[in-house]
Amino acid sequence: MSDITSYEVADGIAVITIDNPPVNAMSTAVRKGCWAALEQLAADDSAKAAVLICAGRTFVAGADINEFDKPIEDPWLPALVEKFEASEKLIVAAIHGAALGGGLETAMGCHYRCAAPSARIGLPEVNLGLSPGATGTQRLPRLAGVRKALDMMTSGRPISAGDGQKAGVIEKLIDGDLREGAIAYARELLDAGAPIKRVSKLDVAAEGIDDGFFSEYLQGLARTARGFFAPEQIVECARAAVNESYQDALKTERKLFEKCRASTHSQAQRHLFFAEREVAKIPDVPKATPGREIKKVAVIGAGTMGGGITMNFVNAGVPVTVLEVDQAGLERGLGIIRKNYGSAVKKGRMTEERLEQAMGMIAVTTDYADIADADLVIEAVFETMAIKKEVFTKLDEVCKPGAILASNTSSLDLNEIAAVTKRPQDVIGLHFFAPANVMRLLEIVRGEKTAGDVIATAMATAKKIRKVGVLVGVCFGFVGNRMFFPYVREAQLMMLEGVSPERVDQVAYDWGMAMGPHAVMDLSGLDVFNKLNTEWKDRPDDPVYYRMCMALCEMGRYGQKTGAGIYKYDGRKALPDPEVMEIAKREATILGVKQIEVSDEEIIERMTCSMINEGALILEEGIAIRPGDIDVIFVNGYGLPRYRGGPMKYADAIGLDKVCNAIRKYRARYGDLWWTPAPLLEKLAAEGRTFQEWSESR
Ligand code: T1G
Repeated sequence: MSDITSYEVADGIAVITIDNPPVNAMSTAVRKGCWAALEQLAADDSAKAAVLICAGRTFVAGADINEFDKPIEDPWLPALVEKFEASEKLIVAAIHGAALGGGLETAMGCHYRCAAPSARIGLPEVNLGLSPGATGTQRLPRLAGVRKALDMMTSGRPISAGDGQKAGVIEKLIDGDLREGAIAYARELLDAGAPIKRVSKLDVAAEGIDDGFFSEYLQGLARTARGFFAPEQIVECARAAVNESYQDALKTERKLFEKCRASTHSQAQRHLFFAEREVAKIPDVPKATPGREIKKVAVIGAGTMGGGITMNFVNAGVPVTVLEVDQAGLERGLGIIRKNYGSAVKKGRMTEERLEQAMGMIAVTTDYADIADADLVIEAVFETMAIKKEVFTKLDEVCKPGAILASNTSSLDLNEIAAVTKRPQDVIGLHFFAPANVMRLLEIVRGEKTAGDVIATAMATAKKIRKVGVLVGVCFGFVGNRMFFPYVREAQLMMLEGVSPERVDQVAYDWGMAMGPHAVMDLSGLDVFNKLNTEWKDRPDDPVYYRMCMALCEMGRYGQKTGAGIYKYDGRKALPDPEVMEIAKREATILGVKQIEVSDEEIIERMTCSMINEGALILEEGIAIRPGDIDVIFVNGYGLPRYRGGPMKYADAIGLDKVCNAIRKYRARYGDLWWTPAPLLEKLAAEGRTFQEWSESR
């Protein structure tokens, strides 16, 4: 045995223990160790049955994701799962923490499964752009039924051990010591003469599961998993479970798993899996840096953002004091929060009682003295430097030493805000994305003087309120908005060139964006974009830049909130407005912008390459630490599809030489101002490297 897997016998019951921190991933070494343990079990007359259990905090959390891009060494996991099942001695899997992916597949290869009540089980491969590849698509339907299995596999969402027991996947819940309980359970099964239950021999309950069922299921996925490749392959595996023999269906599973594994979608989604963990690693802020304790939070400003920010902390069990200039503002703010919680109650996601409990955690005041003892204060007032400076001057006077003063600014210079205080080391940016209580992304903006423990606290706070915190530097628009502006800039210019907003939005939507750029502008408000552009101090002088946004604002057409913007609105329904293209033609004539034919490919190419180029500049300036950090920002805050991996991963996938050539093509047409290739991009393109290789080589 290795120290990664051990074998011992306790009173006739063998205990096979996997100990491969941090999550007992089913690596090659673990598979070899389990294989050897099964050989030993077969040969060991003193062992009448066996328990498979894991050390540490969880059962096997899956195959080792690090191994997917390397040649897979024997024993392959499917073969190992079959070997567990083929054992002539009864084997019980003992699950704690989470049995996920290959971990649950291994447990289903065992003959019985027991679990701690707090355990979870699932097949989340779809989150990695994969289908289960170690017999899970065939065993789970045999235990839980086809529909339940499909729901688990296509959503990737784990279920509790209790639900697993109800579904027929877990036979017994074990309170107390799992190891002892599992050994006792194995002995109980032996004493009762329980059969060796081989899941592969079970029939698939196919009642009502016909082609109609599968096509209906696929139609549902077209909505919930639009554009993703793996979910459809999972449905075909389930179809094979119903229509083919177990062995033939396993061949289908293997074929479709390999297709998924080789897909650009899975490369992208596996990249994001690691990137979303990498973002927490800050080179000059060691992981051991102690954070400050955040027990009391204050939010300045009870508008839409302030309300959403407040809800994040209340949902995490942290009381909040909301400060506004007057009682009316406070009542309005509380109304927004209550309404948001109310819709969760209507959808059955929250009880009335929990709503009142949450509201009870929110104190309100118009007096700064009431927030003097807050550990963290988040300012969410108007996006105007003068007002922010006023608020921070006041906070500096009132707040206790050591309080962290955060601004929710989406683009303004945090260093300038910090400079009005005597404690710039305690000032940081916490840029939430609307709706703040929904969007997972939190841009954490470090100022020149922000202290390391303040950054560590902000990163820990992000995790506590279930946000994906990404540390960025100070520049106009930080990372997300700074790269989103060029993306929208091209969409705006195309309107002047005669390309309708609805066509650009449709092309972006078909490419995978949650919404097209014009629909996003109307949703956020054209006046917001206009204000950001006026706040951009050293904005290049280009009369064409966002001209349509300005022209529509001059007409009072701010978007959804005024019933008309780039589109006209019937409620929330966007309707193309011919008048807008008339305005575009007029503005184009004034500005001398030619009307041109633009292909769908060019629409995407101009919008993505302008973003990627800005991303390369951001990396060179050190505003983002890694290309993966930029990708995490865009898939969690801007609706970029996870199967594209984010703008920088997408650039790597299409090739930086191709990106560079496209940028040079548009420079020839539009000039240097917006289309000068970033030096880093040119360098990597010339060297045939990717952003990821550059990042890993640093
Ligand atoms: N392989 C390798 N490393 C993994 C891993 C895995 N499966 N899961 C986690 N890690 C690393 C992770 O990168 C991090 O490393 C550390 O463990 C802690 O993770 C054949 C093909 C289990 C719920 O998709 O969902 O089986 O950053 O920060 O928040 O059909 O990890 O410390 O260096 O996330 O407590 C299917 C993926 C695989 C589960 C724990 N399984 N993991 O969450 O810790 S494919 C999954 C998770 C498969 C078979 C198929 C979570 C977690 P580092 P963490 P956590």
